[in-house]
Amino acid sequence: MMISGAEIVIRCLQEEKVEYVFGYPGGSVLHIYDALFKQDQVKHILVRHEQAAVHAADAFSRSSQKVGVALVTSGPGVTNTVTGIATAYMDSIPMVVITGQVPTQYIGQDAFQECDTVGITRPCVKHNFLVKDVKDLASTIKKAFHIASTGRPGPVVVDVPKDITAQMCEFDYPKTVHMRSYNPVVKGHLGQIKKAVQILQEAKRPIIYTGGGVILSDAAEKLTQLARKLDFPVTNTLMGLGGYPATDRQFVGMLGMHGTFEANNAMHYADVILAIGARFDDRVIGNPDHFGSEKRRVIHIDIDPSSISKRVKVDVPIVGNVPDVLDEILKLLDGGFKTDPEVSDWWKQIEEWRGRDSLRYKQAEHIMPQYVVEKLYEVTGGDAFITSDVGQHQMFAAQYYKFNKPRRWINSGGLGTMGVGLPYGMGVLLANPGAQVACVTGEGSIQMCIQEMSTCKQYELPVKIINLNNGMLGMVRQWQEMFYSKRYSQSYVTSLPDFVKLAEAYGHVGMRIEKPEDVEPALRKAFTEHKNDLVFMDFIIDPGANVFPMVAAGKGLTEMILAEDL
Ligand SMILES: Cc1ncc(C[n+]2csc(CCOP(=O)(O)OP(=O)(O)O)c2C)c(N)n1
Repeated sequence: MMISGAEIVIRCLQEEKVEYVFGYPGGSVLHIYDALFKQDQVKHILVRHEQAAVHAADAFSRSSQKVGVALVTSGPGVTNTVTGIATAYMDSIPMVVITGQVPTQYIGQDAFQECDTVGITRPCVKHNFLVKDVKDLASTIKKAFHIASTGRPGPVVVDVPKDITAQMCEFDYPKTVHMRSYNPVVKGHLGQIKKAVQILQEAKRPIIYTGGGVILSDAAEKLTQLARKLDFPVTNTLMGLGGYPATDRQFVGMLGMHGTFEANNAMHYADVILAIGARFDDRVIGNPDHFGSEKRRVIHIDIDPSSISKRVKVDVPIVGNVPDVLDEILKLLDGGFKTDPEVSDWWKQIEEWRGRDSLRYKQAEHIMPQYVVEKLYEVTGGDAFITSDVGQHQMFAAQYYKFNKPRRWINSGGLGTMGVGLPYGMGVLLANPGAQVACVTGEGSIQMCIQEMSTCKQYELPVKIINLNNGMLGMVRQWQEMFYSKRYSQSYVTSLPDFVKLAEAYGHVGMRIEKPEDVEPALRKAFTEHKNDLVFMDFIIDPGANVFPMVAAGKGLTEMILAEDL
């Protein structure tokens, strides 16, 4: 039977078992919206800004392992998605974004709402397509889902001109995909794996350093098995939190710019680094020359060969899917493995570093942001999904909420996009109905997608917004305080709205919390009495609180600035 291109789009989404499409309609996608209307298998979430559609689809994916899907119109609909696409690309999130395009015959003629979608998105997608023949539509969408979710995942854009959505064609959804030029490696090279095991056996000061790749490939359990067998310390990147249980003794905390004293020192002075699904980025290793000054051997497991030896010279590269490679390593360890006895001295050194208690902070008259996150952890039993925006609040959430499970910490690590927190909360709740979801944010970031409170009302999404309100663009202020002689250029936010009234205006619950003793009762109330409500919690916090430890730009990992009294 012949069906329209628009119907083909929807049938493809059905075949892919897509539950939700996050989107916003417009002229060039009207046929697709009409086809959407005629079925009820694929549900549509109408956001208030296309940026939020992509962020929500992204978080849907981050919290569920499924591919997130967004649908937008041509021109401004597309340009509004670019931040979301780039955010997902930097964090390797599998996503398919379907964009409307002007009719084929108008392309290149500056038609109404035309933009060069393929050109604009090219540098920030894993791949993109412009469909020029309705006969290619189904197979292109199949390829898009395949590319997005295999190998190193990432966003894929499918640009569909309006006339293509009107043309009629037989629907035939391919069962498999064959692409000659795209065959990601899954199994690691056995010879390399054997070499790695040998080096692990010789290690005297080892560390396991893991990133988002462990979360994305669902390798957290295998990682735990491996770490237990080896009895090596484990550190996670910002993107890797939850990949290893944060309350476990072997966990030395997050590393990098705001990592713990013990994690950064252990990473720097390790004689063997086992890097898994991580990319040694600038926020992780600090000054590369300083990092390179220590002699060590590096084993690097990653699905993406281009990540290996990109920033740090690697001795044993292992390209492959992390769980598959860990399986092979575990098998070899079962054949008899002895951790070097000197590793116990290394542990003594690590405990000494840990003894500095680098996340200690002073309580003050004002509410301390760290305290709010600690109480949030207690009140939610450590079991919530925490989304965040970007700034000091993000770092406080990463440092003080102890993530014991993967896919619970949802934030923009690579691009550092302010505004993601609330739409991330929406995507998480749709993927995990009934879960506790808190968005830890700042008064700067939350205002970048605050209109989504309206979407939350429409679809009854009870995100708990934890606004750590310091009246400042806090992270900018911190840098200006420390490196620009306190010249606070444009980092002071005045004329803030009354967030309680604003939440109420959208039909939600608002709370303003000003005293430390009110923090815990307010959180309890939000998560019990108002379990099913969106609650905007405006915590008025110490405006001078800074994030420590801190590795300043250009400094080495061990050259941390600690809180004054440490
Ligand atoms: C879209 C975007 N614009 C600018 C920045 C740069 N930036 C990083 S943190 C920050 C301040 C964030 O302020 P707020 O949300 O109030 O959080 P706080 O640091 O006070 O916790 C800014 C402006 C960014 N990360 N993203």
